[in-house]
Amino acid sequence: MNNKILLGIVAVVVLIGAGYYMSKGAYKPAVQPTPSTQTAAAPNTVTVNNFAFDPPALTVKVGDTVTWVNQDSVGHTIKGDAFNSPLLQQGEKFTFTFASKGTFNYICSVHPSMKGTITVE
Ligand SMILES: [Cu+2]
Repeated sequence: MNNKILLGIVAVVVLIGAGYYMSKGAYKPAVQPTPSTQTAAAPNTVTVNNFAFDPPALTVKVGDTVTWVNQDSVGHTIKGDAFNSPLLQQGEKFTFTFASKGTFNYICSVHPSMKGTITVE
């Protein structure tokens, strides 16, 4: 075999190999991960909906603030030994900061069958 033909074959093989290598992603421009602006559901939030607290039991840390949001079409309250909200209409919020450990049960004073618990640890 002629040397020039052999060189040509080697060159073609190298080019194909390089193309394959690049197509496999070895040659990749650095991609910066896009910082996510999306936040998870707000922590320490209890949704009031359909005559229920969701979640019915929530565990937080001392010093945390819990936010209740009434998404129900009727008014509800958040009533515990340590806190008592006004009647919350749809879309209204109530917050309470738990400064000590313990288990805090609460109800809706309008509908006492609605029960929830905040555990502070
Ligand atoms: Cu209620």
